[in-house]
Amino acid sequence: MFKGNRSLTDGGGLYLSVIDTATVGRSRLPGEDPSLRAPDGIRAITVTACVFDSNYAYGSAGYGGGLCILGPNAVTVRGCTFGRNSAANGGGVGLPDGIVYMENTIIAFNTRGGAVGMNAGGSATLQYSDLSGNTDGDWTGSIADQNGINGNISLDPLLAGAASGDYRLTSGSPCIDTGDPAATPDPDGSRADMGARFFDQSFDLTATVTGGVMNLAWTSSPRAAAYWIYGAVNEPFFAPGLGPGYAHRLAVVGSGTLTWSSSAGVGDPATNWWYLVVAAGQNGLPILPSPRVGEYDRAWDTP
Ligand SMILES: [Ca+2]
Ligand SMILES: [Ca+2]
Repeated sequence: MFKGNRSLTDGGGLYLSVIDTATVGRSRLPGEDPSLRAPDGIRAITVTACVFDSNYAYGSAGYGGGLCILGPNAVTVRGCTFGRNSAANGGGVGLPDGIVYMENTIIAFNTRGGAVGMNAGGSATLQYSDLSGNTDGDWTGSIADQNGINGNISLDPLLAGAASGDYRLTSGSPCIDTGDPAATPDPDGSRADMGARFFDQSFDLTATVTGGVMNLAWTSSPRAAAYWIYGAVNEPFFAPGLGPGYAHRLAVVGSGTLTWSSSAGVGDPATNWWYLVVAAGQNGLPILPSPRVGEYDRAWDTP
């Protein structure tokens, strides 16, 4: 996290002069150094999963309250959140003459200079990103025509605490599962969210057998509108994916139902069922699967 840093000119949070290679990510931050600048010889920088909060470029014509980029080589910003930053040009990101590719990123509620500010030599290409609520504008200037295409939106990200710097997403956020579908999934297995703080939708599935009936029970997934019960007989789910990869959809139940039962195969060692539950969203598309359970590996077929 880059928080509460000050610069007298450009780049309140992070200033990248791009000539060589570096990676800035959650596990590699060199600390909250207000003078953090990439050393000479830096290029092909990727900034991943970072929060830029309340940074301030003081310069009267300064660029980039959160992040300032200049130089001839592109910087990639992926899965970051910029909030409460301030600069004359680009409260979130400023480009005096730099090049940036941004994806899965939220730039919201920065307090001066708009979301992205650039000089004539600057270039910004965005996809699957949300620019919203920034003082002095969101999709402005040369990026105005990117709003509404390539997954880009301008909607309130419904942060847990935009005013207090709590950049977690809340359950109604339009930034959940709307990152690049080709990006690495979130740790819960769902499609990538926008921003640095993913919204956890994981849920758990357990199985018990009572009186010859197998009972599935699962915890709720916070955005599920329905649950799909999948089963496969005599074969585990190898490398499960979402959707038609599951051979047998046995039932669909509403989000208020968290159990399902079957006696199929119980007590029969030759017929063994595996199950999992898929949480599905309001749009009727799968969100993520539960862990898998099976009667085969529970010795329930043993008299
Ligand atoms: Ca997600
Ligand atoms: Ca069985």
